[in-house]
Amino acid sequence: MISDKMQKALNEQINAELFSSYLYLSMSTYFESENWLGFSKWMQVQSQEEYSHAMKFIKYLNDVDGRVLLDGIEKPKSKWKTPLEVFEESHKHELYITERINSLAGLAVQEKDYSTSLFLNYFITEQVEEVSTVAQIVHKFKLLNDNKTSLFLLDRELGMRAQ
Ligand code: OFO
Repeated sequence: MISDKMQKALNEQINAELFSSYLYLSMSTYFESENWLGFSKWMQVQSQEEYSHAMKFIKYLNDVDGRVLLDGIEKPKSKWKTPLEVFEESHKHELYITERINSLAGLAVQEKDYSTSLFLNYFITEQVEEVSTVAQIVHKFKLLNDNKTSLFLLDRELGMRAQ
C-alpha cells in the first residue's frame, strides 16, 4: 500500500509530466508558425514522449492500488524570440524535472517505499539522457551562431527524429 505522502507526490509528478507534454506541444506549434518544420517535428515527438511518461506514472499508481487524481494543467508559454531560446528553455525545464525526480526518489527512500524507488530508477536514467540530448542541441545552435544555412540544415536534421 502506497503512503498518502508518496501518492500525493506521484500525482503532482503526473501533472508535471502532462505540463511538459503541453509545453513541448506549444513549442512545436510555435515552430510550425515560424516555418521551422523540423524543429516543430522534434518538439511534437518530445511532447508525445512526455505524455508517455505521464501514462507510466498513472499505470504505476494504479498498479500499487493508489488513487490517480488529475489536476488542472498550467497554461504554457506560446512565444519565443529565436529557435535557440526555445531549446534553452527546454534545457532549463529538463533540469527542473530532474530535480523533481530526484526529490521523488529521496521521498521514496524516506518512506521505505522500495517498489517506488525501483520504478523511479527508469526516470533517473531517462532524465540524464534528456538533459544531455537538449544540452547537445543548444551547443549546436551556439556553434552555428545564427548562420541561416546551417540553421536550415539543423532544422532538417532534427526533423528526422522518429521517437
Ligand atoms: Fe522530459 O522527461 Fe518527462 O518530464
